[in-house]
Amino acid sequence: MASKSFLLLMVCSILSVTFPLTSQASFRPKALVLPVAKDSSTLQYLATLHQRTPLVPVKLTLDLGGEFLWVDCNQSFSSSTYSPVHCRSAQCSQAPGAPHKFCSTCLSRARPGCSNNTCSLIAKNTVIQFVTNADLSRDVVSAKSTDGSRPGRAVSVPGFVFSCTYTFLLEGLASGVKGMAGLGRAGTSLPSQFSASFRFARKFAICLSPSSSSSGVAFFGDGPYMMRPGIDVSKFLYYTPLVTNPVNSVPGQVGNRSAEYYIELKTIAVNGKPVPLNSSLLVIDKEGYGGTKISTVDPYTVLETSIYKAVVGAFTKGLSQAPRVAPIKPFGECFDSRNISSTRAGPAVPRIDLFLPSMDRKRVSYWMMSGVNSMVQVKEGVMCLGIVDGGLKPVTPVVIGGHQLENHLLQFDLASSALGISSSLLLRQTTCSNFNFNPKA
Ligand SMILES: *[C@@H]1O[C@H](CO)[C@@H](O)[C@H](O)[C@H]1NC(C)=O
Ligand SMILES: *[C@@H]1O[C@H](CO)[C@@H](O)[C@H](O)[C@H]1NC(C)=O
Ligand SMILES: *[C@@H]1O[C@H](CO)[C@@H](O)[C@H](O)[C@H]1NC(C)=O
Ligand SMILES: *[C@@H]1O[C@H](CO)[C@@H](O)[C@H](O)[C@H]1NC(C)=O
Ligand SMILES: CC(=O)N[C@H]1CO[C@H](CO)[C@@H](O)[C@@H]1O
Repeated sequence: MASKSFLLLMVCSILSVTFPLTSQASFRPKALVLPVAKDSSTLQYLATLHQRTPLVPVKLTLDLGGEFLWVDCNQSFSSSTYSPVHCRSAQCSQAPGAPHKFCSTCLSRARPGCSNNTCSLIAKNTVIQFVTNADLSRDVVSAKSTDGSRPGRAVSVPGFVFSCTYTFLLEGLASGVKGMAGLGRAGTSLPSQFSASFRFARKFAICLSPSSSSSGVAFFGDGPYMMRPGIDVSKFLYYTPLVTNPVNSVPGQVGNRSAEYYIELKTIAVNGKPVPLNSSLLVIDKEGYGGTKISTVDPYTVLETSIYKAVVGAFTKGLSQAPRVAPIKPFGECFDSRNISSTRAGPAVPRIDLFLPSMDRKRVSYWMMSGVNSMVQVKEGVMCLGIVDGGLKPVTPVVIGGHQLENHLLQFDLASSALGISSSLLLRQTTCSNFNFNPKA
């Protein structure tokens, strides 16, 4: 007995003497951080991951509800660590998109995105609503760790699962973009793979900046999330349940739950007064119609026609001091902005509140949209309500888009199925572009 444990002790001490570098190499980050830039021409939110061997920067459009990372492998993909995922592997069977998965063959020379017996699934460009097949693949991905206040050392995930597809799927994406980074509720999404690799909290947060010249930020892992001047914005979060849509909106995947993030919007109020709405539109039915989701690929909030009319009607009534002017697409209601004064939280206009249940469902909390999130300065002298009419029978009647998310911190807690929302950081003396991206000296 005694000699055995002595032996064990010896082995342990030999190991610790012999491999002093392993502790260095196995540094485990508590969180990762990525800058998120807004592209001024497409209004997409972009992040750059480093991938492949040797590592190259890969610019990607963020897709909050996307199931995985997909990239164009047809043009200049070269990597010594690339490997296709075999179609009869556990990874293939766990990957999303079951009815459209098949085993792909490659009739030309083998290269990334073209190999035999490879797990093929459907990749979706959610900006132009276009799908095509893609080969499930693995390669190393690298990102910066963080203690919540600064970027730290880079860490890498070998064998990060992504899918390899064709150049034409990049249509409609911002210039220089090579794919889309899916942050959705799927085991293959970026947040899921990062938290599984580094065993940190299954949480991530986005803080989008309206400006194309100063980046916002995405955090993978839990807070603190520090913004200059030394404010932990994770303290401002209040939580509402995330709900699941049983039906994926990728064509043909009926029966599998959606990876998108839905919340239980109860009421919309304008200037504190609830707007009459057809409440059955706010509930997700068996076919996946109805409800409220959050989207980073829709630049503005999109409302089903009857909801749109009710909200716009109440808003316009509340803004009677500003003459209405001819609408400018994609908006339906625009105003002479010379008659609208400004406040710390943007133009002084009626506030729009979204009422949401709190996590214990006993209380209702609200998500306040002040002028800076509701109004868009379209040109000199003209400001429009930044909400778009989504037509009569959209799949999802309320889609909260990018403009309405800007300068709010949103934290997605996948383990508790909760969404944390902060009030506008402008009311907290900071902004989403105040993360200090200068590495520690
Ligand atoms: C894939 O298999 C086909 C037929 O079995 C063969 O002709 C082709 O050369 C193979 N492709 C690669 C890249 O190995
Ligand atoms: C692959 O790339 C080549 C040029 O590099 C292009 O001509 C071709 O159309 C691309 N194919 C697809 C399917 O995107
Ligand atoms: C409310 O919406 C549901 C679902 O679209 C529809 O079937 C119903 O007719 C609507 N009710 C009213 C009063 O418009
Ligand atoms: C808009 O502002 C102008 C100039 O300040 C003023 O003359 C006009 O009455 C205002 N319009 C409304 C509808 O209040
Ligand atoms: C109807 C449908 O698409 N069902 C699929 C949902 O996903 C599981 C697991 O990937 C598949 O086994 C089902 O076939």
